[in-house]
Amino acid sequence: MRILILGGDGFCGWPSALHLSAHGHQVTIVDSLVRRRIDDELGVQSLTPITPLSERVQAWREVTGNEIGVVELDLAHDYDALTELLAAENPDAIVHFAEQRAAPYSMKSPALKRYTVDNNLNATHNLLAAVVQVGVDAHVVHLGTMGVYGYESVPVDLPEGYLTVSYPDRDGRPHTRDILYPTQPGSVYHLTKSLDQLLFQFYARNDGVRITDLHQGIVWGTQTDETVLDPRLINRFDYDGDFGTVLNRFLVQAAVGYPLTVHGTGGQTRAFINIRDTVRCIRLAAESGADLGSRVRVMNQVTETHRVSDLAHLVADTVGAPVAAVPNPRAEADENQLSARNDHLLGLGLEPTRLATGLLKESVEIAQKYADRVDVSRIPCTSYWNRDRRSVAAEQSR
Ligand code: NAD
Ligand code: USQ
Repeated sequence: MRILILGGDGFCGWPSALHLSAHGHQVTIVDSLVRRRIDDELGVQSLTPITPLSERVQAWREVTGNEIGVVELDLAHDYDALTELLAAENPDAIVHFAEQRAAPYSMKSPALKRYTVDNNLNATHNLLAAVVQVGVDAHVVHLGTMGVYGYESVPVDLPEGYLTVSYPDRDGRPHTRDILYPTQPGSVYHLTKSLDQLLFQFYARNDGVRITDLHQGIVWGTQTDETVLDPRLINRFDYDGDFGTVLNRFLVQAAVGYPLTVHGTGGQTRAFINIRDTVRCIRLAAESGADLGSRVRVMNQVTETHRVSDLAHLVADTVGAPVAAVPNPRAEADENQLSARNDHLLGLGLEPTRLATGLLKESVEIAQKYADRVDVSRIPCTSYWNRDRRSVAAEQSR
């Protein structure tokens, strides 16, 4: 298949591009490289030394003989270039990773709230409008988030995208239909993913665009079977207070002896997936879109759920590190239960990798290997969700 990877220079996009290329697909990466510029703006760097995109694809060519094309383009603003690209490439599938993906970054300032909405919604809408305008018959695979469901403790396993509801019609007879699961985003970033869902629903119904929306949990780990083939292929690993995600942050904190930053009670339960499973899921999704109809296919891309405090103690016990309770900068439930269905991806052949199966050790080793690149002053989360959260944190630090 000819596959475009939008956001293919990022943490999930780069190893997915390699994995699809390794499986015989003809891959082109489309990226504005904005994520690298955000690192410069924040004054942080990936834990792992990532090489420029041109070097990455050259290394892949040298190691495997496979070509990966690269197009530098801002999906949110370079609409004409996007339509020209679609017409020239005529892709069979388009995997869309190209959004601002950090909740803390999206809550840092009014300017970054507006940037996140502008970037994410325009990127997604431009893509859909361009697919229809050019008339390419491409399957669009989007990276959404489990966060669209919100974190209320509900007495059901979260379904995959839709909720079947029943209510009385005018004559009092029960009427049943599937609706998008009521969304409860917990940050401006998560809000953009909730709004993306409506864009997909509209373009699937109105124009017959074949769409899969992957509601992915928190990705942990770094390396995949492909990125380990050469040091120049190494994947990004964020640990800072804006872009670092919880488990990868704990691994780095443990490696440098920084007390693990559990927000509040640590009773928050979240869904997780290892990066090696992410790339497999992307391939399973991209290769299975031929028969999709006017209803968006939603698949929960998760393999397990964990409480934040349990993860902290697991890492602390594995590496030997103290655990700290820090004031939670986020407005979120202190405690929640979470369990989600993932039947679609299991049905396509996903064999979940569990946290317990040894991959944690690989991540610990990477965190320890590059510990000298860590700037500990960038570890704390200093993006507060609202004034109340900011003042509680200020009071507690007095
Ligand atoms: P990332 O920030 O590492 O990568 C995103 C890439 O998209 C970057 O290379 C960036 O330069 C590019 N990009 C952003 N806006 C663009 C634009 N307007 N035009 C062109 N390129 C643009 O993020 P990631 O962790 O790889 O996440 C990829 C996707 O997966 C995101 O949509 C995210 O919401 C979703 N996701 C990530 C996680 C996770 O834990 N990392 C979990 C669930 C879902
Ligand atoms: N947390 C801590 N300590 C930390 C960092 C985070 O306790 O040092 C807590 C947070 O308060 C939150 C939980 O850990 O309760 C998860 O935070 P996170 O930063 O790991 O994840 P999140 O903000 O939800 O975002 C990440 C990705 C995002 C993706 C989402 C999937 O950045 O792109 O969409 O995970 S999900 O969480 O399923 O919505």
